[in-house]
Amino acid sequence: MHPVGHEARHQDPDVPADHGKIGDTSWECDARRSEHGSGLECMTGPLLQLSLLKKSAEKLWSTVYRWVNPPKSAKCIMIGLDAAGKTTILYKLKLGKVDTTIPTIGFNVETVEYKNILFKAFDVGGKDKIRPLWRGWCQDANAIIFVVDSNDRARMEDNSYEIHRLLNEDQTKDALFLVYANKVDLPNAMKAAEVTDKLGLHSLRSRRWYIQLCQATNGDGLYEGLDWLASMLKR
Ligand SMILES: Nc1nc2c(ncn2[C@@H]2O[C@H](COP(=O)(O)OP(=O)(O)O)[C@@H](O)[C@H]2O)c(=O)[nH]1
Ligand SMILES: [Mg+2]
Repeated sequence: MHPVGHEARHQDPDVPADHGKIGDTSWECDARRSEHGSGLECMTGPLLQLSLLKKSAEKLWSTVYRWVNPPKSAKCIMIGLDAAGKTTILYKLKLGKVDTTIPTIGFNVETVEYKNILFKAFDVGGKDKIRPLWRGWCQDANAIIFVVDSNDRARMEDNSYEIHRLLNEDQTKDALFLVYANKVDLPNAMKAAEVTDKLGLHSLRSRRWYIQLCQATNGDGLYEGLDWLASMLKR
């Protein structure tokens, strides 16, 4: 509920700051509010009308403001081979409730909405049948986050193959590209330069990309990656 009485008056620049102190009738009104409920019942006549008028004006203003400045929304796809750490990342970021849907058997899609950003996460690799399904989701995605297990040297080639195939799709040509090189805590994990090399990232022409080392299990590096995305999305 919107504040009425004391708090509301303190937000009003037209009301002197000392208004509402102990002894003032409006303070008494507040005391009764806490005892008996909303406080509207103790407002009568012009005071009540003024308060209602102010609330309607505020509501109208916020509607007009939102209409003139609609919130910018962004779509972000999180993708990677199975077991790279996508689900762990989504939960660690604590963006909100993660919804899991299974559009086809054996294929999970996790969706989280955070502020105006829609995150969709799913596995790639080895399942060409479902490719047309997620190709549609990549359409007009503002950002693609590709998660790799930097400890899994054996699958670096598969990662590279998937990345270049994905980024060659016409639908993804304008998307920002963030690589989370995950699991850096494991003893065999590669350094950023090595992962960059194995994934062939330097060959990406006219693409804004960034690689971030991270450890999804404790959250290290995750927000740094998102900071890069946020700064690029603002441009
Ligand atoms: N050591 C280590 N294990 C991780 C890390 N991130 C994820 N894992 C583990 O890797 C496994 C697969 O993670 P998951 O998030 O399910 O991968 P997904 O298939 O990409 O969603 C799980 O056992 C995670 O606990 C990490 O940073 N370090
Ligand atoms: Mg998962």
